[in-house]
Amino acid sequence: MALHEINFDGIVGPSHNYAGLSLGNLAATRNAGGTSYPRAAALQGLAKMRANMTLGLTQGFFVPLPRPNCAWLDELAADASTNRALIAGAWSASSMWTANAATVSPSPDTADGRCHLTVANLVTMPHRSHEWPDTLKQLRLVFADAAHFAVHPPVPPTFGDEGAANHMRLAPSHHEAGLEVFVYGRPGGRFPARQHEEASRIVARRHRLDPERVIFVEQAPEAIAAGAFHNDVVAVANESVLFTHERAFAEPAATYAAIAEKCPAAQVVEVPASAVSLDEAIRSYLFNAQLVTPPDREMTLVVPSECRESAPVWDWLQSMLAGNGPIRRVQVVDVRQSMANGGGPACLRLRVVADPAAVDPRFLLSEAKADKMEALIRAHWPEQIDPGDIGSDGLAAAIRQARAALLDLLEIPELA
Ligand code: SUG
Repeated sequence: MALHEINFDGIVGPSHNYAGLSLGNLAATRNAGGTSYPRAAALQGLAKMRANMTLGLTQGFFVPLPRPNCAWLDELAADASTNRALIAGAWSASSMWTANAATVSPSPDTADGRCHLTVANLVTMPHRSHEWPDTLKQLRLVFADAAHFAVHPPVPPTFGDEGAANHMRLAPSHHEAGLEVFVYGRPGGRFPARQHEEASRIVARRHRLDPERVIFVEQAPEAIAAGAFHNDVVAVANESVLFTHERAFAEPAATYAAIAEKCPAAQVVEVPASAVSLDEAIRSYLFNAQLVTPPDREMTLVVPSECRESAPVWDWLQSMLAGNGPIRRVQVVDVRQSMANGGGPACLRLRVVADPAAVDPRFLLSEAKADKMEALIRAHWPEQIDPGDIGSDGLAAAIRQARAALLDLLEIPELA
């Protein structure tokens, strides 16, 4: 069995829009009410997937969820037609950020040798709280092979769970047993703490992880208050490397010590606030990068183009490359449409270490499939959505039709 890291990117849905629904997500709040460009957004996402395939990485995808979700809207309130935030919530394309789809523990870490996935309940934000039933349905299709995968329902809704965005794995290499690091926030600050400690503990137990190879780490309240609504806005891990901002964790020294004890191979690459302030890190999304190991083993940081436009961030990256650190390459991608809603390269992907042969092949990308998808997106995705368009019957029909055409192309009638 050949275990690989597979990145499952969310295809940006045809209803992509800027409704300002996520308190504490500064980019989304700043861009509320702006005009969105769903076609450009989906093409940017596809270009990122292609760039990663060019690096030699295995690429998968999840399809957009059915939107608008009128059943959800109807259930909430009879007068929902007058509540703009609820309507926008029903239309949101937020499932594109698949780092929030589930938490994943690959087979080398689990007692039964299967890869475990728990779909995230996303209860903190109303517009994301109705993603999980359709996400669960999709995960059960993609990872249907019960000899290799166990797909779990969400943890009870009292405890907010936002999936892999608050979970990191450190291991000498992907296919070896690793240390799983669960990062949670404490409520009571300026902005909501979206990941609850108890949710992380429930996930770790049901994934049958060895308690000796799990740690639970508190996110710095200062980081949440500065706009790091998920830990993956200020830290990312890949194999033995943790790339993190100095102010990501409530107790950085204790966190690094615990990691060193439980995963001796781990190396911490810490960016000091004196070089890149917390605000600049959050503005540029330096840490919401994909940190990947291509077949040539040159560890690569895939950063959003906003990093190149930030002098302190770009200078820091150049000095990192000039040094002798474990991250050997930086690649820039344009995902501006997603970034304007607070979703960088890392938000757009869910990492699953598994044998690609065990995954439903309809959800794996090839160049030929990407060509076909690109043509379909150009033909069917709305070019732009103005805030006043949300709720219109004509646009709803176009969005449904676009998704139906994609499912048809990919031959996935189960999700229609
Ligand atoms: O949940 N934005 C998303 C961004 C998610 C980013 N994911 C990770 N960090 N892994 C969120 O806040 C904005 C939608 C709007 O306002 O229209 C939104 O949902």
